Amino acid sequence: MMQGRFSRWILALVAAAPMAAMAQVADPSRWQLNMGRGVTATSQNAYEAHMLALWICLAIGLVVFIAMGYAMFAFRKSKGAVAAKWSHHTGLEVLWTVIPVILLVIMAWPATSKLIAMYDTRESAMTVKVTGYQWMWKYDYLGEDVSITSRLDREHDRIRQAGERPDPAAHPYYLLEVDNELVVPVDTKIRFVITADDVIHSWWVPALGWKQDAVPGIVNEAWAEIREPGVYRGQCAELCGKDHGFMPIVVRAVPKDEYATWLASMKTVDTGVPTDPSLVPEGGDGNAPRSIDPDMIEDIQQGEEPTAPQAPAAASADASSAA
Ligand SMILES: [Cu+2]
Repeated sequence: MMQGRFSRWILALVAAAPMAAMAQVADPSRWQLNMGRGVTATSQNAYEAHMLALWICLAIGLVVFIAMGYAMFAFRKSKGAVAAKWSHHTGLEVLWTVIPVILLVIMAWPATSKLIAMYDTRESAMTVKVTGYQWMWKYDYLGEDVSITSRLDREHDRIRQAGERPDPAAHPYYLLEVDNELVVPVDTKIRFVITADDVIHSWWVPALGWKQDAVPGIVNEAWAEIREPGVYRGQCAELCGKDHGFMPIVVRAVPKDEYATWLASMKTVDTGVPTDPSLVPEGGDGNAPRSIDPDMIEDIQQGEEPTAPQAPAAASADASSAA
């Protein structure tokens, strides 16, 4: 019996090994209790502010509970304790007002400077405009004449709509994979301008350390300078309709030269199909429409397969995977 359980454990470990190998930096780990550090200065700042507040709370909790425990045990009724009769103690009142104020200042001072840094989008090297749609994202690389739309991976969409059970080995990032990833360079200050076309969405990639609402008619700003190459995943974080849970975000941060090659490949032809297929980042089919056609948005909103006139290959590939 013990042996059977032991071999089951070994089997589970062996089966989990390829999954662990596939895990990306900044992915949450099993039983992770604390927040992640992320891969930007903003996320590191958030982590530090969080840890400071956490340790202060822990210290307060310890002091309060130890004092309570001691009072309840040492001055219990069975030992003949009688409650003291006093209602006012100026010294104590000053103390329990001054100490929290000092603690709040200790926390607010660094938090404020971090918040100011978080909203300082000056001196950014490039700008990406993010537009939320029901239910996908559009990314415009401003000044580069490159636009991509990013939708839930077609196979994942088919599995969920068919009500099938996804195979975790084949789809380790089930519902967190897109057709066209947002490719960005590392070690580059990227300014994001974020808006929406229909309802309020929210663009959220936890590893970047921020979440920004995408509101129709309003342009919000944020920035990120990603330190490590990798794939960072997120989701829409504002309830935006029936498919709110199915508009994931995938950011692929690559070295600067790789990004330059990718950007050049995206500019080459009007159809949006790169000339060299090997340049297409993994996961993307390279057939992103160059611009959003209003009819296409309407098709997607009505649950139909979009007809993208500028990207015929993408439309036919979609049709075959959805069939
Ligand atoms: Cu949304």
